[in-house]
Amino acid sequence: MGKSLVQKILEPHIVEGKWDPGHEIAITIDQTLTQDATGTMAYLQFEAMDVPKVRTELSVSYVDHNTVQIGFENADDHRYLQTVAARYGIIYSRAGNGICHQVHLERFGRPGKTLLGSDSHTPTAGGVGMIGIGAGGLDVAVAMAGGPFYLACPRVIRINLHGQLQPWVAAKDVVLKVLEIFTTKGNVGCVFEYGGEGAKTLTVPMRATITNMGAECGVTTSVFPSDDVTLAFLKAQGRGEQWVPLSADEDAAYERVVDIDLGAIVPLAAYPHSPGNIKTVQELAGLEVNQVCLGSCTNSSYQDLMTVAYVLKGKAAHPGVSLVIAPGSRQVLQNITLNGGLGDLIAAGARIAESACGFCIGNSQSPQTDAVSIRTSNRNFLGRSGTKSAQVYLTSPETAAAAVVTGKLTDPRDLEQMGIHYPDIQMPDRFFLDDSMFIYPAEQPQDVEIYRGPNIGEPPSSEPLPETIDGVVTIKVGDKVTTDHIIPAGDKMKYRSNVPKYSEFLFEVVDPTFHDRAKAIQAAGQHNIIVAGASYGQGSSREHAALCPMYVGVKAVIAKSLERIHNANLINFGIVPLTFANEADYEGIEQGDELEIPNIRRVIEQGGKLVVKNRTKGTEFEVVCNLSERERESILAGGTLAYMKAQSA
Ligand code: MIC
Ligand code: SF4
Repeated sequence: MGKSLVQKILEPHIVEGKWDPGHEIAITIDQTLTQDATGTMAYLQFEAMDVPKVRTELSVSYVDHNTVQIGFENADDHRYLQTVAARYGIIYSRAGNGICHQVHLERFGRPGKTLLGSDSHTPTAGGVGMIGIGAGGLDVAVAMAGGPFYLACPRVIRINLHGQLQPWVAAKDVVLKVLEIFTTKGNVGCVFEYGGEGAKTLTVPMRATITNMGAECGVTTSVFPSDDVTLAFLKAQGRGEQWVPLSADEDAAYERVVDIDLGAIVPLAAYPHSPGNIKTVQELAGLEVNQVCLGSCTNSSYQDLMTVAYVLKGKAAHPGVSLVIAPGSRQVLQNITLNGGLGDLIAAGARIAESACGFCIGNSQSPQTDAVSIRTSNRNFLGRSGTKSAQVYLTSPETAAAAVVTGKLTDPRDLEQMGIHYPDIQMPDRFFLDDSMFIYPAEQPQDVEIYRGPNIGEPPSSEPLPETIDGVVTIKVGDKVTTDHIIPAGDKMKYRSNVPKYSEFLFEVVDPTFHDRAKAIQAAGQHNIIVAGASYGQGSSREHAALCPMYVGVKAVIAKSLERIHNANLINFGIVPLTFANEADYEGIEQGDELEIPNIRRVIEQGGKLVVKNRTKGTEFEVVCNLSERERESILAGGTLAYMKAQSA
């Protein structure tokens, strides 16, 4: 039996377990990336591991999320990150150099290698034939220290692309189609492997748009083969020698095979408030638009922005539309500057934002009350834009550009009737390259003094698992609750290195009283318990969605199902992830109910049934705690850091 592309890349990296989908494996990590919002905590944890230098082939620390710098906090964190990088052998990508995933794809992504990143969109690197996986900061810290990364050996889903995209239909529409097919839940433990004749018609940045948003389906990663298209991209980046050909065997077997005809795809949009809510742009056409934001790690490549520049050339943004453009990287910005595209965008009235996450994470450009905002980014969760009442639609740059011209959500194919013809922008043979915003590790690392401003706090430590969990259902939430719901980013993100302060914003968009109620329960000596529906913890990799609940005394989450990265983060911080043995029991619990999980420690240690007693309702129900041997040890110790400390002692 032949091998899939995923198996071919992962198998040589396996250091524990074997290729057996669904079972835990440990893999070596060749490269890591961090971004500033998750990076400060990751490096604090890395420092605690007492390793003189990173043990990966390459580690890069990007500053792209918190670049707004209102107050000293962000700048202090940047300085901390820069000194840590210099000291421990890490490349530092300065604020302004671009969004981690875009820059990593351009300058460091290599076919056949593994990349672990403290950001959920690390699979963007799959566009260049690399296995990129998002994880919590602690897991990335472990990888930097030379430890393996544990994951369920993936179930590989093959997506065969046929034909060719029609004019005005984009890679974004392909991934929105994938989201329509697979939705945002039920894909934990899977990987999307793309192939087929149609894949050859997509450039690497287009492929990266598709692998980027696989994260929204909840898959572990997505990957394209490494072929002539990959070679052309690497050559254009001056890295042709790093190319290796990689593809699946003809007779490889898959968990599931899905065929998509590129030629049949039409412009699509994800409507509020989930990337999985898909309609055709035609169905939504006519909706008045207040804001258009172009950028993010999904759609801000050279080709994306040159296409928009072409559409807007000689035109002015509709008076009702505020147009914001954040080029994905400084490389993109420099290249569209040299080609004149930037001038056309500025002339059209674009507000050029920094090459950073910016609007995508809601730390700037929050739209007006009840606004309709068209964005080329990947997430439209409630409140993520910074305006809770805003209606955010996710589209391709082509559809976004059409809205700029007309002031309404418009099928970009209709631009032809307005005399605007499809530009079919090609990738250049050679990009203008300038790596001067990378700072390379110090030659005398021992001389580097690590800067710690007042915003940097110690990561809080957790307690070993008690014999019995005895507490209160502090909050009961429904299906598809994201980590943005659990702990918001936006203007609160500057407190990432200050856990007590950041914790005040737990569940802010869902129930702002959560923090105070949780602290009161904790002060009364009881545990806090979260009850959730299906697919709890979608979205961002932010470990603060576990770390902050731990800090306020959350000891267990009982959900219908949990998403991969969040589940791992809960274990890392000693919060027991439980699922209902019988989903119907979810209905029998209310917020405020007092629950007891007797002998949970003993059951996790020795096995047996886990029964939850609902003292308020006088009922009982069974829950499941699915842990590998290693996860079991971590949970018992009170989290992964505690476990590692105990081991090294
Ligand atoms: C996101 O897109 O939600 C983020 C902000 O990039 C997060 C990381 C974070 O919360 O810092 C992610 O995708 O993991
Ligand atoms: Fe940044 Fe948005 Fe990409 Fe997250 S999704 S890395 S916030 S651009």
